[in-house]
Amino acid sequence: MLFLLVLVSFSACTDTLESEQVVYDNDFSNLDLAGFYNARLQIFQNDTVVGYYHNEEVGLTVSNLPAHELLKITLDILIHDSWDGNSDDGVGGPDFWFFGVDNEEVFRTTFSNSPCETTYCLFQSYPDAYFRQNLPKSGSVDTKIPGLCLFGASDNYTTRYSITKIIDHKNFEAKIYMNSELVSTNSQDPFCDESWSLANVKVEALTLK
Ligand SMILES: [Ca+2]
Ligand SMILES: [Ca+2]
Repeated sequence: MLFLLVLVSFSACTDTLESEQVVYDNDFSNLDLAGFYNARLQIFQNDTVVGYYHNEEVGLTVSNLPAHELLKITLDILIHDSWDGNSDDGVGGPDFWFFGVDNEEVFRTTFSNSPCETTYCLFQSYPDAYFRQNLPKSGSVDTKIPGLCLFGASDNYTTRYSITKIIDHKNFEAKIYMNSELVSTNSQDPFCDESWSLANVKVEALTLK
């Protein structure tokens, strides 16, 4: 909520961007997990990523930030296998993914990798926050990636998203956490049924004039 207020005030007053400095950018190609907790590297489709996770928090602390008023955080994530989006049957969904900064949630949404027919469709909230009814894979940057486990042999069962949020932030340190709340009571092996990985984290410090 704080985040929304800041954006409103940001656009309503005359403040303009003075500087934008990349303070952290990690695609894990150099195997660097400094500052992370609960992170594990894996190779997926010839790319080094952090994952995979099923209802398990992972995060990092970015320290020594320069003076700033806003942080721009970009998270590239991979949504693997059978995510059910907004499905509210309590058996397969809803399947939430969310992240926050300094113990305050910034963004919560759902993703769907499920087929969508005219008669039956498991919608997802992304690119909006929960709850919106968008088509599966809306707002994605790549859909032509095989699944990881349950649908490891099937094309188009990993979907990549690049999520960017700007938040009000002034501290010299930021703890970014990510997690999911996946419902897969219909599966013997939830980790294999649906999971996610982190492919890139970028943090930019913004100042206003
Ligand atoms: Ca599922
Ligand atoms: Ca599910």
